[in-house]
Amino acid sequence: MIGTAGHIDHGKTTLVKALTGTDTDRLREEKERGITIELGFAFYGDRAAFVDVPGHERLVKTMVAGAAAMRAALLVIAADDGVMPQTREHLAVLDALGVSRGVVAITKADLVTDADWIELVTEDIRELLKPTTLADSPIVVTDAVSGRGIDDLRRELDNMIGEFEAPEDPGFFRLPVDRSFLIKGHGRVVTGTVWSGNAKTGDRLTLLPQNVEVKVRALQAHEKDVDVVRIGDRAALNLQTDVEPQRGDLLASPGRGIVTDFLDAEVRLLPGSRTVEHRQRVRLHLGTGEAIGRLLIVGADAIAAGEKRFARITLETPVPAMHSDRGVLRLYSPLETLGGVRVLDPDPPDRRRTIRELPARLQALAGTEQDVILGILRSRPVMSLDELTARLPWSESRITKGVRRSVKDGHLVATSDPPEWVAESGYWNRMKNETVTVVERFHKSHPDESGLPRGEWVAKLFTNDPGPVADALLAELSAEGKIRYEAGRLVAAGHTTSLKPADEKDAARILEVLLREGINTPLPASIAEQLGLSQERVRTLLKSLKQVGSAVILAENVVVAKQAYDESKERLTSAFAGESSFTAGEAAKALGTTRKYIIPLLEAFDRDGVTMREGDKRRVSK
Ligand SMILES: Nc1nc2c(ncn2[C@@H]2O[C@H](COP(=O)(O)OP(=O)(O)OP(=O)(O)O)[C@@H](O)[C@H]2O)c(=O)[nH]1
Ligand SMILES: [Mg+2]
Repeated sequence: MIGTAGHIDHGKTTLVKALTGTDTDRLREEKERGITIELGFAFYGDRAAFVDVPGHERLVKTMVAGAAAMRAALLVIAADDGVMPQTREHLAVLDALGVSRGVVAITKADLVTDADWIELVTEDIRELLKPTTLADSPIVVTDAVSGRGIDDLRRELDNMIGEFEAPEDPGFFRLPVDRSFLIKGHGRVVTGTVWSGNAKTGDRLTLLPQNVEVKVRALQAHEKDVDVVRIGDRAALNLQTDVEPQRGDLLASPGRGIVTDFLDAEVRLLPGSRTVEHRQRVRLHLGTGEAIGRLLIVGADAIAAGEKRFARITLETPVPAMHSDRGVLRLYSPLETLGGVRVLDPDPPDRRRTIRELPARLQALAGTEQDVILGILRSRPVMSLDELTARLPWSESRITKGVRRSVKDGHLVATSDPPEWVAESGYWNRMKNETVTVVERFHKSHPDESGLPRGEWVAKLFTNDPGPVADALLAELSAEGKIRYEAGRLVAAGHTTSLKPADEKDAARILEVLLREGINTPLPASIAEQLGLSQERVRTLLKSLKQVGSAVILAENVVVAKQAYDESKERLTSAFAGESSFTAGEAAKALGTTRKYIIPLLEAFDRDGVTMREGDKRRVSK
């Protein structure tokens, strides 16, 4: 897609018509006023197309939306007028978006009789282009009246097109919507230029920022019905959708792109721009959309003309974004183009500009692929691969490869291969150490408990549900012998669940008393009396017996030997297995005990799933 650019009335639309035969000014208002208002499209051979933009100073917003599709530019400058304000502004937009291929056409040469004048204009243009991405673009002198230069221009354009390499396609679909309308009998149609990937009939796509699923009913590429549209195609998609898409929305493969109202970016101001202050109100153009917001400058209070700095941008309306997305920054008021932005982090989890580690993080996000992955993990130390993929504009295999390399280099830990969850190594090691500390502390404060319940550990250490990362962390700590994970609890490696040597003798005597009485267990007070121990000591040792699994505490004063508990379970289930139900009285009789013991025992059986309570009665669980 080649985009026109240039000041109003300089002959952009006329030139596109001379090259393609298509008049892109189709609207009645355009014809009446003799100016372009909306984006127009014209096909140029079978490899390229023009998007013709308006030159009017009030319609720069439309020009910027059109520029979202451009890979190359046709910069148009009238010989009689020379370089004018929107010549500069459109060039600034192209420069900000990184459009680096182009051809310049000097139009209306018929209106200038003085050949030196054209020389002067050409010189001006060379100067103008020098600091931009379009420096050294060929300049062709034309006039639409006599047709002068049109063939030369065609030759330059063909050269440029011939040199285009197929863009690297990351494989996922993205299309910024530039038009959306209804066609009788077909329904909703949106148009745009495919940024990447392809879409087929029947595909489900996500419309952003609404985040709703839409279905592709039918497709056109370059105005012909097709089954698939590909990267670079001028496409129309007939959609099945519950919401009304509009210019500025983005169609994307599910799971790709973030909807955000706060992002980190690299901002580069144009050489001729005004100085931008911290908290300056700006307009951010991403894709075909525009959002109003404020610029929070990182590490400075202003950005001067020509300077490049990191900034955080807070927006009044959410926009879809990914790492590396390029945008245009304009002043809120008066309307003027300030420069370009490149998205670094589409949705940083923190919002202050003075965070100490922020400059280093942003530096990483502006670096190599590896650095970018680590930069994202730096502020969100645990992520699923899906969450990471939503933010990165690369193919899935490239992301997996990058993550694997970081794992190999020791910067990341992945829970599996292929990776599904990743954690930053520093964070991973901190969590491991903290887990050991927390478990040891728990043992000290809860000597009666066998270990720290998993749920409590998760709540203590993690802000969000860490998913399988928590399991992987436990597995690694277990493998290293630092903790044990037993019956849903974390137990410190040094922590024993056996009796202390000093307690062994008395505990054994207590257990003997318990076993002697079977289920009709004596009260702790009576045990203490029988054995000549203090009641407190007996209670402590009963808890220790429970901890090592030799006793079961049924109620405050009712402790039975584990053996007696298991035997009663056997007897009860065999006695009532065939019965539809039994009462507590019947159970007491079968086990040779009284109400005092049978009620807490049956309640314990209910809890253990041995029996099921139904009103006053119970039955044996299947
Ligand atoms: N004499 C002369 N007139 C031209 C030439 N090219 C365009 N024009 C006239 O200039 C006027 C503006 O041309 P357009 O092609 O509409 O200009 P534009 O750049 O598309 O204008 P906007 O889209 O509104 O920015 C029209 O009246 C054209 O006929 C040329 O080479 N010579
Ligand atoms: Mg025009």
